[in-house]
Amino acid sequence: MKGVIFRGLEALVIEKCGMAAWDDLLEKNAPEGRVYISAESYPDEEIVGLAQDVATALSMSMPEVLKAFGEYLFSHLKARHPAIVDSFNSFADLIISIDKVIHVEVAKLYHEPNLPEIDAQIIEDGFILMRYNSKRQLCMCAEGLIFGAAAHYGVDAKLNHAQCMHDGFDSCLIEIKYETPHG
Ligand code: MNH
Ligand code: ZN
Repeated sequence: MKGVIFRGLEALVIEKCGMAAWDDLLEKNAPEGRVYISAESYPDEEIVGLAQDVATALSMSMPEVLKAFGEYLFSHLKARHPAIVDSFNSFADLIISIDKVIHVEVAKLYHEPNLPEIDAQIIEDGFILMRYNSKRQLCMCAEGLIFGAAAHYGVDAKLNHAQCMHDGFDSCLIEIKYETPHG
């Protein structure tokens, strides 16, 4: 996992729990003296361990933490890559472009990133069907990112995780119902 993702978790933990809490988490889950550099890669187990300890500290479940983190992560990625996010005119436009545009740009900017396979199709106005597949099985993080994107466009989104890799399916199926407020 790229350092940029760890930096997002670091910013979230420091904002919610303070610097001392983050230092404790790091000490427990990373080699001594660990500093996350956005463009570099670190073991996936490290972010899983950190997220698990955040869950314990806040009495949240792991899926809840990954979802909250994903939502926060969208703003973090937007701040780091504003041109990519600004190139989409709407929530739906961004969502259907994750695999073929956003992550293609990411693969040009980062050396050998580990990205999920995401296929998102507009079934009808207000309804997108997303298929998610990744060895890392971070589908709850994907849910959070979708909510982060919805917030960015002022869209109200409701998700239904119709099938999940964590239940043995070969990919997750996320139904996205969204409504753009009239104004
Ligand atoms: Mn994207 C990793 C989904 C928007 C850049 N992204 C991930 C992962 C998920 C994901 C899930 C975790 C890896 C995995 O599951 O195997 N990403 C999304 C979704 C949206 C999204 C659902 C929008 C909604 N991602 C974006 C945007 C950017 C971005 C916007 C940047 C402009 N994503 C990344 C980077 C990684 C990543 C960078 C980390 C890759 C790595 O660690 O090697
Ligand atoms: Zn899932």
